[in-house]
Amino acid sequence: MTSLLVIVVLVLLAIALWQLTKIFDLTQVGSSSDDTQVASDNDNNIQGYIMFGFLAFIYIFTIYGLLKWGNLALHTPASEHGLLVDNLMNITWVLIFVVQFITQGLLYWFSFKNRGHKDKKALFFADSNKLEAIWSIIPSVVLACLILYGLYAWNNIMFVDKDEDVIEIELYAQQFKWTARYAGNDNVLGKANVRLIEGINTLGVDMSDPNSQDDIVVSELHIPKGKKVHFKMRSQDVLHSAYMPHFRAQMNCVPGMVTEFAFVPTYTTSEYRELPFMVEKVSNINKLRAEKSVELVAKGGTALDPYTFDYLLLCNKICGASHYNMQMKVVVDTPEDYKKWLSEKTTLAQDIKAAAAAKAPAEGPKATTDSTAKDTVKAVIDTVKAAIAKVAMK
Ligand SMILES: [Cu+2]
Repeated sequence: MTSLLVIVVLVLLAIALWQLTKIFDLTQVGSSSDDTQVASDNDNNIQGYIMFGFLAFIYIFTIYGLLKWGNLALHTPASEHGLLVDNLMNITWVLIFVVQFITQGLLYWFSFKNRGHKDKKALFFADSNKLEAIWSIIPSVVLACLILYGLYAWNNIMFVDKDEDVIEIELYAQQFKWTARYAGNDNVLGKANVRLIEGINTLGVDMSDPNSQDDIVVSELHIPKGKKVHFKMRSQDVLHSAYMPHFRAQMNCVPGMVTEFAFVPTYTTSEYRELPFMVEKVSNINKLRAEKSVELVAKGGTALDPYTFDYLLLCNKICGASHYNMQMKVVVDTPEDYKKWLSEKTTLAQDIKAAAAAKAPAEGPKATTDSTAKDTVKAVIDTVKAAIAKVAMK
């Protein structure tokens, strides 16, 4: 509502200014001032200086933005390939920054230098091969280098050696939650299909497949440090995107197909929490939270909990109303802790069996009631039959 009011006020202000200039123009009618529509030298000078002012604004705002918000960008990558991604990103940023700094400067400098003047005439020439060559070849070479380096990085990141010892995990996306499935002892994920979704088998795992028997389904992702994890993504409903920013990993989850991504985590969750930049970041967040809590408590609300860092798996496609809330905690353990955590989990086959067993006793008494009722009816029928037979014999 406040924003609407601000917009209305701004529009009214603009209309008022426009009307004021019209009144001002009317007061000038008949005076000797130059009211020609052709720009004078004075007008051109003003435009030239405004151009320079705009250039200064762009430069100052860029530098201010870098200093003020530069620290909000992601810091140390927590995966092996993350360094490669960051390198590619940094090279691209530096290149864009330098090129824009120079070209913006030249654009506004030439606009100022060649501003209109009564005695100046524009130079006409049809074409310049030298200029065409310079502005075609330089960007082509720079872009080709950047693309080649990008392809090299992409191939390095996406390549998974079939013989490599990796951990297979499925990430299952649905509106609006993530579920993970571990391949179990055989390290092969059982087949799955959304048509097989039934009861607690919410991922549609094909339980007739021998590879499914040791699969483990969980709602919190644990992965070991220093070991390659191979993720296979599926989606139940719409397009989602598995995004793990600290690991520099992102892959679309597309209904009807399996997409993949693999990486090696390099810091356990507790190691990452101890990194100096993270300690500082968390203490800043908690300082802000403490200030906010004082405000909330004063208004009769409850104080905010202190923040602790955790790796997250987020959805990076706007997939519906609760998209913002579609996330799963990711814990990077030491290999020993990971093994221990996984060994404590039950398999999906066990869960399905337990669910069926829990259902059976519930159906048990019902069956007994049914049979008791049947027995009673049978007894009544028998008695009636016997009575009829007795009457008939008489
Ligand atoms: Cu989503």
